[in-house]
This record gives sequence, structure tokens and C-alpha cells, in this order.
Amino acid sequence: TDSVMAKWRGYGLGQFIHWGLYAIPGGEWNGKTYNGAAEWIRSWNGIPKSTYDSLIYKFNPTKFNPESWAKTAKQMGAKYVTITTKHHDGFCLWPSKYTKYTVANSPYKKDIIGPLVNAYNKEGIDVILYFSIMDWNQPGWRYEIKTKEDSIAFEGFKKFTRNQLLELLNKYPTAKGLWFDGTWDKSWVKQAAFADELEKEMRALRPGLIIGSRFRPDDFGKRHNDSNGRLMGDYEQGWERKIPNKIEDVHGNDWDCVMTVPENQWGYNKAWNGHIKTVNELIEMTAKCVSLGGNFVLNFGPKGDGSIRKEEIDLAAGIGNWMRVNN
Ligand code: FUL
Repeated sequence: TDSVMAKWRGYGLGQFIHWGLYAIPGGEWNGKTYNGAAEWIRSWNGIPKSTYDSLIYKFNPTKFNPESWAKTAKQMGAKYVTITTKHHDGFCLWPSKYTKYTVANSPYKKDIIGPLVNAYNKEGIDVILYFSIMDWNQPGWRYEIKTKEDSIAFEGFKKFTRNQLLELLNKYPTAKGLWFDGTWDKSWVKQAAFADELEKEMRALRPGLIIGSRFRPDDFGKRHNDSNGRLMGDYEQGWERKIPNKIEDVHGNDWDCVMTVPENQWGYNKAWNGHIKTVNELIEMTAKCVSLGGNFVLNFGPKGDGSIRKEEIDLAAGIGNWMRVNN
């Protein structure tokens, strides 16, 4: 089982993929743009839920080609990829049995995750599934639990979350781990006992499973130091630039650093404003992370039609040139 983690420790470079319905507006809604996270457009642009959710009827990525995504990652020298199966908006890139808000009910109809897992695995690239616990589409989701009604609703939501996670693990048995997000709200932070149970269950199903430290933000620090737990700490982020400076900062933890190309923009954003990191800067960050025992994970935000923007392909090629001479 520890061989999964041992392999993870040697990855060095990874690719992050943020893809979902938000890629369709690409950071622009009714002429309004925002120099920030395009995957948060529903929130920062105050888009009514029903209006946002109807983007599902526009999801038809005719240029989606999993093999070419995997080739781009391979060319870059990535040894693993972390893919958004579901971001905060709740839209599932796999045909989940537990909600209607999935690819199955879009014009595209087909599973996205399965073909991606296969294509990446064929290139020798391991897959980690990104999963947002917070789910803006689910009626049972709560930021905070104040009333009895809230707690009943949230109990239902917990069941739903468990079902989806076990579904993902059963459906994609070669995936090496889960990278969690959207766990910081008061409601989830109080679910320590439930999370422990669920973690046990997932590990029983999939020995060696890597579980991201954001699963339990309430005991972040402790988990970071839990070397047997196969948990990776994520030293985030584009906006915080928290790549540790020296080995002491790492406290012997397993960690990876996820990074955006511009500042704090993960999903495809037409604007892509501000400083766009150069190949040189990204190589420097990779080298820094690797030298401090971590992995560097560079984010890509494919467009709504499924293609990857040229700027990202070029960056991948540039980084790949350096990776090849160093491998
Ligand atoms: C954050 C999210 O809110 C962002 O949208 C993005 O997914 C980043 C990696 O994590 O918590």
C-alpha cells in the first residue's frame, strides 16, 4: 500500500485541470468580466442558481480529446494529473447516479472522467480526482448549521457525499487519490467524526489511497505531520505563493503545491489578466518544490469546447524541454 505514496513522492511535476460548466462563459457574463477565478463566476457575478445551472444545456465540448490532453501533460513531463470531477457548482463530469446535474444530462451525454483516466494512464500518468465537498447545486448543502431543518438537510447531504465518493472510487479503480476542496465552511469543519468514518471506509475499499489534507481542514496541522496517513499537504496557492522556503518549513510532510498560470484563475478565463507566469518562473518553482521534497502541480483551464489554449500548450512544451534534459 505504501508503494502508492512512495511513487507519489517521486512524481516531481503534476498537472492540475479545472474544467466544468464555468469554462463555457469563460469568465464573462453579460459583458462583465473579472480578473479572478472564473470557476467562481456564479458567486462573484451574482448569477441566479437556475440561470447558472442551465449552462448544462450548453455543455457540448466538440473539441474534447482526452488523448491530446494526456499528450500535452506527457510532453510537459507531468507524472500525475489532478482533475476536477466536481467543482463548487456541483456539476459532475462523470454520470453520477446520485444527481441529475451531470454530463449524462448535457447535450454531450458521455462520461468525461473515464476517458481521461484511461488516456492519462495510457501515457503512464497517474490520476488524482479533485472533489469539492461544498456543492452549490445540492439542496442539502449548508455553510452553517443553525436549525433542526439545517441539520436534517445536511445529514442527507452527507449521505449524498459518501455515495458520490464511493461511486468515484468504484468507477475509476486506477485513480490514486482524492484531492479535496470546499471543506472550510462551519458545517463541514464540525463533521470530524463523519469524515474519519468515511476515510476509513474509503481506505478499506482502496488501500493506499492518497487523501488530500483539505479533507479535514479542522486538524490541518496535525494531519500534515501524520506521515503514516498518506495525506498530502497542499501548500497553496497562486494567490498566496506559499512555496516553502527551506526544508524546515515542510516539517517532514508530504506536500504538493498547486499553482495557477496567471494570478488566482483556475477555470478558463478569456481575460487571463495580470502577470502570466513564464516558462522560466514555472521551472524555478518546480525546482524549488522538488528540492524541498514536494511536487509542483501546474493548473490548466481548458475552454468550453474542450480545447486547451495555445498559451498553455506552449508553456507545457517549454517546461517539457527542461524536464527532458533533467530526467
Ligand atoms: C480553491 C477553490 O475555491 C478554487 O476555485 C480552486 O479550485 C483552488 C484550487 O482551490 O479552494
